[in-house]
Amino acid sequence: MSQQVRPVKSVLYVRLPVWTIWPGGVVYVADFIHKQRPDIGQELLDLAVIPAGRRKAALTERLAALKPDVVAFSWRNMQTFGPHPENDALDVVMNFDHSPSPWKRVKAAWQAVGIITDYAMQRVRNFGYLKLVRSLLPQSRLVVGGTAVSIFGKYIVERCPTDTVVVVGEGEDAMLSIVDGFTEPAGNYYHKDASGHVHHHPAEENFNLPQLTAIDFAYIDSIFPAFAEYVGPGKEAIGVHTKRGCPFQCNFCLYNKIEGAHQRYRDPAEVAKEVETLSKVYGVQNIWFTDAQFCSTRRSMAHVEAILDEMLARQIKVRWTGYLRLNYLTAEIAKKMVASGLESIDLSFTGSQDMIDSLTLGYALDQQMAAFRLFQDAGMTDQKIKLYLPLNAPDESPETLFATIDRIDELYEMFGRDKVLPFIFFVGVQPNTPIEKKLIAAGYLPKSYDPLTLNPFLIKKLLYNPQPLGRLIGRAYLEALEYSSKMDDTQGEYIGRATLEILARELASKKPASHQRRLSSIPITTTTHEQV
Ligand code: B12
Ligand code: SF4
Repeated sequence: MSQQVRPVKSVLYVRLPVWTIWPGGVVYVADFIHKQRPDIGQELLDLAVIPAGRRKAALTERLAALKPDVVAFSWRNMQTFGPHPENDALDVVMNFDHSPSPWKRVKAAWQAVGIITDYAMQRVRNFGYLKLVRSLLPQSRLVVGGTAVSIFGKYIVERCPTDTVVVVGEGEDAMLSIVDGFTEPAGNYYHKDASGHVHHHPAEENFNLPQLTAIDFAYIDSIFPAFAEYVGPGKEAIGVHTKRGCPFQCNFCLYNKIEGAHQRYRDPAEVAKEVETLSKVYGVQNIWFTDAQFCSTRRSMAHVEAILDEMLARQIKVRWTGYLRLNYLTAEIAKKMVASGLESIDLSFTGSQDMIDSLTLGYALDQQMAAFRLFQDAGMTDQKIKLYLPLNAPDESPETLFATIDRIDELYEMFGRDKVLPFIFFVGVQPNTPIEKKLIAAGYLPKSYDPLTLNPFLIKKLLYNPQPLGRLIGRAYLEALEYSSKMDDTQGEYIGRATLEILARELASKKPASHQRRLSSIPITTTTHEQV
């Protein structure tokens, strides 16, 4: 392996283009490096806030001005098709597969070509930025990290220029070893050496997370020219990390692989200090706790409670959210969550214990419903309940769908219909997950399929919504799309609620004997399938 022994004096971090979102991962890395090696000069160039046509020039200009020893890229998203209404890809797939209108199907095919071209070009452009650095600064060390890399590292390293280190998973230890000259490599990474050979170095141990003290935002502000664009009133949520790892094995999820199965925690006081500075110094109003799960195990509940206690003691005025599992919620923690600024309850939801077991989610539905009642008792006011529904996952049946709709009806009663947002979500098949293995074994996916394929028919299969329920759900969604609102209730009823309502009507009409009772309770909607 070629090793760089010359000391590193400067690092240019480049956040690759993405829908604008706080670049949390690379900020934690840069802050950590500064605290360990304060003499190293660092700068963060955020290509997300620069118009597409000016990105190459901006990078060229910073390379020329800084001549950095290390250019470290952060790549967040690669497979961006989201199986939910806020992502255009879902409408396109639904129209292509299920619209009764031939014109809409043709239009969808055309739109799909546009989306896939865009998707392919994003990748080509990102590798282009790496190649640009290699050609302008042949002696520099290239590094690539970020969540996209954590999933697709092996694919990425094959396409990188020579002498590139591709860091899989958390970046702190690996980056420290790189700025120290890479003589004692650390972290999980692939290295493409000067002759183009790829070596894999698995991590010997996880990063010691308590070392991640509250971010020094004054320093970040000094190295990150776009900092001010992210902070301040009315801006999108800033991501704050409280722990890493998830011990659960939900069969569609790879967060436990990205972060590891073992949960490690930051010091609650440091987390609260970070939120406090964001709020009191920079006017940040919204926080997203970016853990795989903000609360999940009994131990993580205790950690969450300690963070909330710190936030309450410091009288921090923010609204916060994150992915929540409610198994170990207590009345006391529910109250503290509400008191400390809980904005919404975001969680995967299915109302059928059979589906919970089939997806290996590892909890009891009754326990989850009881936890909702704890929130109700805790005095929730305007908080939303956002339910990410893995609809039509393997083993879904009309009965399990009805069960889910029934439980959601209960939540409407508990919190008010307008507060509950059922997200029409499907399982997105991800590499190395149990569900992927199951679908390969069942012949649904070819054995050697490429998860980054550009084949539209395969991409479509990765948004898992098979027949026979697929058509029913697809048509219900398309009907709802005609008169509902995608984000909330601002322009007609929220699409998730409307879709479930139509779905219940259709399921009931197909199962008259056992489900007729539902028909009387379902409001008449304004459109029919024929009108779509
Ligand atoms: C929280 C989260 C969200 C929140 C973010 C809230 C917020 N304000 O930040 C929300 C719900 C909004 C969201 C949305 C989306 N997300 Co998301 N999200 C996550 C999640 C759970 C955590 C990401 C995070 O911030 N982690 C905390 C930070 C500290 O860690 P990090 O960024 O990974 O950084 C570490 C390392 O990656 C590395 N690193 C990062 N940069 C660099 C640079 C260098 C040089 C080095 C050495 C290391 C390094 O070191 C860092 C510290 O150790 C991940 C899954 C996961 N468990 O990682 C998915 C994930 C990142 N999301 C993903 C996707 C696809 C999306 C969406 C595109 C989904 C969609 N279609 O709508 C959108 C895009 C949003 C956007 N604008 O880009 C994918 C991305 C990979 C892929 N499949 O392409 C992931 C991995 C989930 C998945 N299912 O695959 N997301
Ligand atoms: S869905 Fe949540 S609880 Fe389940 S494995 Fe993924 S991160 Fe863990």
